[in-house]
Amino acid sequence: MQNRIITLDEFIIHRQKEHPVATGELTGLLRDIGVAAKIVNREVNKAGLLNILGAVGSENLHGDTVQKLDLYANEKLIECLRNSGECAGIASEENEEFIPIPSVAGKDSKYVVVMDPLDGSSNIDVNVSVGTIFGIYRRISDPNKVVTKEDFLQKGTDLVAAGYVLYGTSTILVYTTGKGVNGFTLDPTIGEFCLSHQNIQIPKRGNFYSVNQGYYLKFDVEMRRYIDHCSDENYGLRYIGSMVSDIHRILFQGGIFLYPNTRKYPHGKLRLLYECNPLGFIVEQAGGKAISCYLERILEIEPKDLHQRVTVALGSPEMVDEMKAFVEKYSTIPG
Ligand code: P6P
Repeated sequence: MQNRIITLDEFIIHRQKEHPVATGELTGLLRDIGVAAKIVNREVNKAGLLNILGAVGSENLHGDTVQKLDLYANEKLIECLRNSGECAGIASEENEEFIPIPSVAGKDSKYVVVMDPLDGSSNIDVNVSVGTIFGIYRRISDPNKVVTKEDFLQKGTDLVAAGYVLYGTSTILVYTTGKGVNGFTLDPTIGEFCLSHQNIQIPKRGNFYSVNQGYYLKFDVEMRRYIDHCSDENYGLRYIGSMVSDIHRILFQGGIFLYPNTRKYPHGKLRLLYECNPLGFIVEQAGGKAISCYLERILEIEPKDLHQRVTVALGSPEMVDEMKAFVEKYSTIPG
């Protein structure tokens, strides 16, 4: 018998019933993000037809100016969140400052959203998968006033929910509210995200490591020793250059993703707020680990800036533990 289709909306509402204190705001917010993802998906899928749509800045057949997809995604997500009435503010990779959102019909919103609207967007021009990453916090400032920066500079351990949308061979939305990780694949024939991967559990180890090997000589010695170990163990190297794609593969096949410090990025390249914290929360909820290359738990790092960069190692627990052992053995950094 064919399994019954469970849509994202149905799943979220069902799960809300498991939280007696839930009053539906988070449910509404997650559903609104799902709607925005469908809108972005439509444009991302067309992006490959750039020569039909016209280059960025030109006018398309409708007379609209063709936008860079990451700016388009940013605008659509902000629009959906602004109209949702459940979001009091947004911190986006695309915006230097956070965006306060006035209450809708006088309703005070409880939540703020951090997001990378289209991570890895440089890959779009060569048809490589890209992704949207989001995290949701309860606001902690005075609910009767506009949100402040402190609402966004919360540790990853304070995340209420986190997720990503991967626009790949199929479009999948993966999220957690702290009670496991579930994946929903977009069925374009009905325009719904349908439950396709329930209670995702990351393998304890995998056969791949994921790092930009081109920077090998610029990594600290402990990182180079660990990467040598991966080669000695005959692990394969899989690095797509799109973090959501690499993490999605690791959730299912196991493995470890590394972005250590380099001369160009002495504090690492990836952002704490809207890349490493949401993806670290998901990996931990799936049974994996997420630490910095200085062995701090990513979710415990106290954010100091909206666009703060961190080094990161995340994935299968046994492989992250191995990497940790190499850092402890070879690191020249005191303490
Ligand atoms: P590099 C994409 O630009 C991104 O932010 C992540 O999605 C990806 O993992 C990383 O940067 C790739 O960086 O330096 O290896 O090209």
